[in-house]
Amino acid sequence: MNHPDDSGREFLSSKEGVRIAVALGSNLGDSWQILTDVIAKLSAVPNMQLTATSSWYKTKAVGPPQPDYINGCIIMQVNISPQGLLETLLAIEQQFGRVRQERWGPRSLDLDLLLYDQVILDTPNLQIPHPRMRERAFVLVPLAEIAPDWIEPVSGYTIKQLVKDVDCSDVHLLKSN
Ligand code: PH2
Ligand code: MG
Ligand code: MG
Repeated sequence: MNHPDDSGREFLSSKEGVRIAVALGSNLGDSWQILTDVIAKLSAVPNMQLTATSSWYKTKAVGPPQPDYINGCIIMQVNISPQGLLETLLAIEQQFGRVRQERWGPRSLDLDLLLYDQVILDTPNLQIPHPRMRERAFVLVPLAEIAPDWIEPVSGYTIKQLVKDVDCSDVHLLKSN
């Protein structure tokens, strides 16, 4: 695959790869099964190595009325560019039956690339860090468990600092990890 505007390219030569954070969410279908299977699927992708999985949380939906979500986050070490990762994540969403309908509507699987080391990227189809992660308790609570000291490069704040500033009352621990 060719990724013409690949920033993050400079990291790809390093042997150990780049640390990335991904948010997972589901509120349609057998969410439990989907999220378990997707972790296995992601671990099996070449050049991607799972290094941490958060607990799972039941969270109230942000956006139009819809069922509660199960949310969690993972950390991976990868040797894939940001654009390459986006394509990989979208392909996996489709394999798990994701149909794109209304914005912020219910979905069988949502995989959002949150952080790519300290890279800041602003392209039409991909923004890193994820532009809404700073205000989303359903992202920050699980991420703070596995990456409390990671600095979100736009704000300059760590994840554990960011999580202090959001209302976490709609995020409930479902299954510890
Ligand atoms: N994802 C959305 C919109 N709203 N709400 C919760 N609780 N969890 C999500 O993952 C979520 C959401 C769009 O991606
Ligand atoms: Mg999302
Ligand atoms: Mg998404």
